[in-house]
Amino acid sequence: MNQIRNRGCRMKTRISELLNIEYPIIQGGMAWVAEHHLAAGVSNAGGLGIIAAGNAPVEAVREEIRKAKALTDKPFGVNIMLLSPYASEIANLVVEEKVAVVTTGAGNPEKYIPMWKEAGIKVIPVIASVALAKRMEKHGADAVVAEGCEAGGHIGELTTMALIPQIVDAVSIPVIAAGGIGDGRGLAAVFMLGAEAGQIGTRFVVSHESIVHSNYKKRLIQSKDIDSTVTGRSTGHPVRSIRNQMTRQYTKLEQEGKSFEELELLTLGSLRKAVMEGDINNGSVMAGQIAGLISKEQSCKEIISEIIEEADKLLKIN
Ligand code: TUI
Repeated sequence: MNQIRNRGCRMKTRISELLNIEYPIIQGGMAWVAEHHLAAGVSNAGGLGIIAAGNAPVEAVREEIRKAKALTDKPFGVNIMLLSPYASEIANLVVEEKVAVVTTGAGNPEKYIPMWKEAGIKVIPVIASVALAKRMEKHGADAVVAEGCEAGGHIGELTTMALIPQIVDAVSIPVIAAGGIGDGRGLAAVFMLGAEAGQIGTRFVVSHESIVHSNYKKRLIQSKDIDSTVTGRSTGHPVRSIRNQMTRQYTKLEQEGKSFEELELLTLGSLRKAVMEGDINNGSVMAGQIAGLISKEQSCKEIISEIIEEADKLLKIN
């Protein structure tokens, strides 16, 4: 009994200490998907849940934060997608709402870091290169999420396997690995690379707490190893999603030389279409390469317990 109770404690790292969480697992900040139900579900299960601001306006995000506070007394975070037109307003909102943790994606958040640190917020930029990781450390980030291109959504160039050890060697702050982690083997593997936690996105999309349309969940459960593709490389904003009518259309427009703004509009509108309406043919079904591993829908608690138990065994720390 004692051993079981202590099991989580043995996976304590600088990240679990920093974030005051039981297990070294944080949930990816996925636009449209990561709203209050999912964030609270992950936090209540002992990880760090995250609300994704995506392209939502400030009042919609405030409402999500308040609803999450009503569902959990555990810490949770907000992810700010820096390409959003509302990014700077949301940067202020997290201070007003006294959010515990901020993660950022798709850009460089350094101009906001002093304000967040002043407010006592833990700052964890998502990065995909050594140069940006070092810069974030210099500007006072508490940790970084290093995201390999196995991840879904907006991605960098390097794989998780190549990226993590290079980031770990380059910075002293703790590193959270992301991209391609879907089970305990993945979490154990990134620990071996020097990471102190894993960020998991795609597997939580297929959780009971996730509000994505059932067509989206089914598509991920059915997907095979090679079903995702990357669009937008030509614009410098590559995005990984499940190959479908929409990715073919995007590629066509890309080849016709359409502007970044036009293409971006197509992707963002399409994400809502897939997540909320379940249109998995014309919508953007963002997902990581690990989708092929996911075989069923589970609760956040089941997902986290299963991953921790398996990683624990592999790391032989019982
Ligand atoms: O941000 C993500 N993933 C996302 S955001 C998103 S919403 C969206 N939808 C359509 C098009 C664009 C965005 C969907 N998925 N992951 C974190 C991440 N950030 N991965 C890679 C990066 C990154 C890349 C380059 C961070 C910084 C960077 O360079 C910034 C600079 O200025 O040097």
